[in-house]
Amino acid sequence: MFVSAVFLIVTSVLYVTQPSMLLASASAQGNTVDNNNDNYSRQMSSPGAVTKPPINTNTVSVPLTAAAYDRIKGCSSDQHTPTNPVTYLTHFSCGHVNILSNGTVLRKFLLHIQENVPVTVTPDNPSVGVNAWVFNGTIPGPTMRVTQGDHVQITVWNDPAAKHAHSLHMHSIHSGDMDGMMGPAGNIPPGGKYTYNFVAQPYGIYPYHCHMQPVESHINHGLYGMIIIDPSKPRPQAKEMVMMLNGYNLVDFKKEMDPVAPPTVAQLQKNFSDATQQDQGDNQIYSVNGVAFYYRDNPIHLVTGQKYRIYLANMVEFDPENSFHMHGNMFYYVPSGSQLKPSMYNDILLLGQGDRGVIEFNYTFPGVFMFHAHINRITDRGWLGFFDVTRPREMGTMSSMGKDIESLVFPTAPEPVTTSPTPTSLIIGQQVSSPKTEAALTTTKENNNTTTASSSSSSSSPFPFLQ
Ligand SMILES: [Cu+2]
Repeated sequence: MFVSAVFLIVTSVLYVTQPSMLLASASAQGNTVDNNNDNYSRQMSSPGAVTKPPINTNTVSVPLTAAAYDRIKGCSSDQHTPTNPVTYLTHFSCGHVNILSNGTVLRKFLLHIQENVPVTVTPDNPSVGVNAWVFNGTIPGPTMRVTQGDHVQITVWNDPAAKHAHSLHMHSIHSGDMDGMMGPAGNIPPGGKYTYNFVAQPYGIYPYHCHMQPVESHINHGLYGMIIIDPSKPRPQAKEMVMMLNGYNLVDFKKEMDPVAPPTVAQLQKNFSDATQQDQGDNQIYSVNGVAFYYRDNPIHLVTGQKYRIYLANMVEFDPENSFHMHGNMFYYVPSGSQLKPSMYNDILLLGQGDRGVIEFNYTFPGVFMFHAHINRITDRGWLGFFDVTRPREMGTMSSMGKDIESLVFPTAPEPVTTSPTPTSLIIGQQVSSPKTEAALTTTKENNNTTTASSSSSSSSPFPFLQ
């Protein structure tokens, strides 16, 4: 009880210091929203309305322990099992938690960097893969989730088998020696490790990524993810998803094999092949959550009247901008997630490199609705998906092949899934001695919070708290 009380005092003090920081980050993009208007304050209580949909701004008023808050967030204690597009959508790694004697919440994370990890990035069979550089085995890396005021320790371990030095650069407010640019934090050699310490502030949505030169190549190879710093008081209740927009420049991968030639037509698949030949300065494949076209082939099942929240980030390199467009609906948007209330109401969102924020919406009408980049070249190369929206208790029209967000937002114990190698995939990038370790991304499982087997590694973690 004492510990909880101290925690609450600490987080409350931090909370009241927040508004001055929030004012500076408001965006004028799209239609602006009056945070005090009635529409916004009433939302979600009248899901049948066709007018500008409301959003419930009620917040939890009772004090929360860190454990109780983590349960609301849908936190997973599992932070090292690689995710796939099914699990990544709702997988929040909240670290190993310790409550210090002064009440501070300490969260420890481990990010294990590996190179030359085969990762499948298209759904076709044979599919296209890349020899990725990854945090904890997958592209994107895990979504880390903490609360404002928490003390965060992220240990980054660069695998001894790596050929390059790497680093962890986080956005948010922290000291220079934790920025992943200078000193030992900015250059972790193969076999080395470094622990980044900082107090999580301010609340918002932040990308993290390696910042070693050339940065665009280190990011293109897969070294990025999202960290969510939640406000001290929970955001209004909603079912939550993470969407990371990314791309793959195969020419950049290919450079490590041949500094001149891009991938040949014969090496690439279908519509990606000619794109690679024509455009060497941008990406040939785009996706949301790592695999092109994944949610086109596996629509996300939603229900009408339910409030949803998407933590969205754009980590596409080589293209100066990306976008998010939702069909049959409008959404509220909080730039960088650094406010509780939105400043924009629109159905298209333009995102520069590294930009991110929070989307909130509900659906009034059932139907199958596309969400995608409103930049057709990017859509055609993989960044699109579908929401299969039904009324509550109805079967989705496409849900037999889809994923049900309803069953994922409060996940139960994950089930291990045995994956099979996919030796027919084409791997772009470094020479591969054997394709047997094809990543588990090709495995899907309907309506379940599944996990997949880890990519193989000859090294064992030096951090017993994560075993
Ligand atoms: Cu790197």
